[in-house]
Parts: sequence; C-alpha cells; structure tokens
Amino acid sequence: MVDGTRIWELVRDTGVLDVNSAYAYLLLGEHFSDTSVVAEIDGELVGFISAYLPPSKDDTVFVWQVGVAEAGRGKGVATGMLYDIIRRPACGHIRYLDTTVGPSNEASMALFRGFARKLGTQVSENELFKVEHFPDYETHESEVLFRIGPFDPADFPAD
Ligand code: 9YT
Repeated sequence: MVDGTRIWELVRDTGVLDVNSAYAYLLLGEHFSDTSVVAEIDGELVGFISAYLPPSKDDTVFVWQVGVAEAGRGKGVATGMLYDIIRRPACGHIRYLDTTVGPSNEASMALFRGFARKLGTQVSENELFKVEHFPDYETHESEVLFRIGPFDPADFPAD
C-alpha cells in the first residue's frame, strides 16, 4: 500500500511542485504504480515520481511529478528513478518520455536535458499550458512540454 501521506509531505516540502490532494497520491499508488516510483534511503522517503501511459499516445510515458527531498539531493536519485520507470515491463514499448516543467524549475529542466543526453536522444521544449490556463495564475507559471526521444528502453538495461 502506497504511503500517500509521506508522498504528499515530500511534494509539499519541495516548495516548487503543485501540491495535489493526498487522495490523488493514493490513487496514483493504486492505479499507476506500474509507472510510478518512490526512492528511500535508510527507510526515509527521499524521492517520488508519478507517471502514467497516456491513452492517446501509445509510444509515450508521461512523467507528472518528480520530487526529491533535501536528503536525496546530489545523489542521482531522480535520474535513477527515471531509469527505473523506463525499464519497467509496462514501458517496454515506449519510445518517448514526456513531462512538463515550469520555466523557473531549473533543477527539473537540467534533470530532463541531462536524461536525454544520457539516452543519446533529442529533447524538444514547447509551451503546453500558458499562465492563463491556471486559476492561480498570479503564482502559477506556464508549463513547458519536454518531449524526450526517440529511444528504446531495451538499449538501457539495468547493470
Ligand atoms: C516534472 C515535474 O515535476 N513537473 C511538475 C509539473 C507541475 N508543475 C506539478 O505537478 O507540480
């Protein structure tokens, strides 16, 4: 059973992610655990990625949120979680990884540009949601779609 409360707290404490309801995190664990991942160090939750396979894009995994706690930073936790997801049986067929990032989330943008480099593939960056799409537009940034690919997960097996 996923610990929705710990994930909710980790997301809140990043200070940069949209804090969804605890119920949303429980549902992610219930229905999207094949494509989502948590990372722990000494039993402490230090990382979380929610991702799913969009029904309308049969070659793509969509990464919704990447959160890394202070205790997990600088250790390659986020990159490790991304590899973990693309190596899952559920992602065997994918050729693209999509995500959206706000323009001020430098760490996340660097993560995805770096991941594309590691996969030896391209990344395109195009605005998907504009500021005016958000009711909290005074504080919410636009969301830029990063589309990484093509790549074949089979080319990146675990060590
Ligand atoms: C990759 C990532 O964490 N994107 C965040 C999207 C959005 N701003 C959110 O859910 O926090």
